Amino acid sequence: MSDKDLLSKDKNIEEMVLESPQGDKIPEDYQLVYEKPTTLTDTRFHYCPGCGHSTVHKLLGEVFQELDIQENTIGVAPVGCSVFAYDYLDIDMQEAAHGRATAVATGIKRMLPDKYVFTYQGDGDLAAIGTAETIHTINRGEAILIVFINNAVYGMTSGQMAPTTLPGMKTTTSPYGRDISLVGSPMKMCELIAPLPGAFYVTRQSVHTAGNVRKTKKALINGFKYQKYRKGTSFVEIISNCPSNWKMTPLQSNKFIETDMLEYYPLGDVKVPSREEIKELDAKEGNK
Ligand SMILES: Cc1ncc(C[n+]2csc(CCOP(=O)(O)OP(=O)(O)O)c2C)c(N)n1
Ligand code: SF4
Ligand SMILES: [Mg+2]
Repeated sequence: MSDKDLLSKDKNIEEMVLESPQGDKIPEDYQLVYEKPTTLTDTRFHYCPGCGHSTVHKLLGEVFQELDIQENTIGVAPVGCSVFAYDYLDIDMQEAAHGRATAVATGIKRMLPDKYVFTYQGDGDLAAIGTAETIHTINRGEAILIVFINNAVYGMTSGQMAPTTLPGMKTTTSPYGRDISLVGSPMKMCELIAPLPGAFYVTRQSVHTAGNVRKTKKALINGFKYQKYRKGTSFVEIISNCPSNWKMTPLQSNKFIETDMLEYYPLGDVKVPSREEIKELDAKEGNK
């Protein structure tokens, strides 16, 4: 299909949006209850239906808008399914080589300390090829936010086993299920990095239910807000769906998160500053 055909196809799709699914014209008194955040571009996501990356991108867009930090935020995109995050998030972004996002973010934050800096990384990127960068960045307590998307596989390259793949879980490189006697146990990144002195805020959330999506948004807001204290690194792990490589429907993948993923990766805060600490820091910095 030529580019011209594709464009006219797009145009038809846009025209259809003005109609309800039944083909009715949308009435003039239609009340808008939700709008795409202005901090997302108009580029259509390439993610598979039910993919957790889409939900997290939407949340990031909402957070930039609500905190009014669009102009002051710099993101670092990974290699993985979210490699095109820079096409979707309407902020300054830098692409990093596979696994090196936190090293790149370190350089950016040190040169531009007043900017909000975050990395967005999958489990292959952060917990396999980038393990060294991840641990050293947090150990140094770089004042950045690390957003860690744990979908238990290398999504982009067709679902190979990742360090986070569950025991017994079938992937393209563990067709009989992950054998922990051969390849070790899945890495619990939050629990691994929380004891590091540079870790300021460590939490594990998910995006498989509406309630969990709201909690994830709160965690992302904390991760951005805490940067102003310069007290260490914030790490938000998000348990995320990869229906395509899990060979499930989006609904089945939500269920799999509930029954299997969360059993191994319990949700909740792993390391948080106390209320008193936050109060003191706010008073000291003159922050609200
Ligand atoms: C140096 C290097 N090694 C390997 C690859 C191949 N590669 C691309 S993406 C990827 C895994 C990505 O998995 P993950 O970080 O979990 O992201 P997901 O796609 O699951 O979101 C790999 C191994 C690469 N691009 N560069
Ligand atoms: S392969 Fe998995 S992680 Fe990648 S876009 Fe599809 S559902 Fe998302
Ligand atoms: Mg992955």
